[in-house]
Amino acid sequence: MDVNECLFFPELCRNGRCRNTVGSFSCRCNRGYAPDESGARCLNIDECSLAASPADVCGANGTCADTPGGFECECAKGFEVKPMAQVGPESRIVW
Ligand SMILES: [Ca+2]
Repeated sequence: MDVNECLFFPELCRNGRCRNTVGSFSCRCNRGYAPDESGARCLNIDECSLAASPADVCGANGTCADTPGGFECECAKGFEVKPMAQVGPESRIVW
C-alpha cells in the first residue's frame, strides 16, 4: 500500500508543495526556492551569490540583498529597480 509521505511528514517540502506519488513523493518548490540535496526540502536561493559578482544581478548602480524566496536590489540614488526573472526549479526524489 502506498504511504502518503506528505501527510505523514508535515515538514516535507517546506517552502514548497508536496505531492504524493506511488511509492514516493515529489516537492515542487515555491518560486525562489530550490530543492536541497535530499530533495525533501526547499531552500532559499541566494540569487546574489549565484552571479559571479553581485553587480551582475542588480547592475553597477545597485546592491543585491538576498531575501527568503527572492532578492532585492537597492539602487543608488537616481536609479530604479527593473523586474528580473526568478528561479523556480522542480525536484523529484525516489526512495
Ligand atoms: Ca533569495
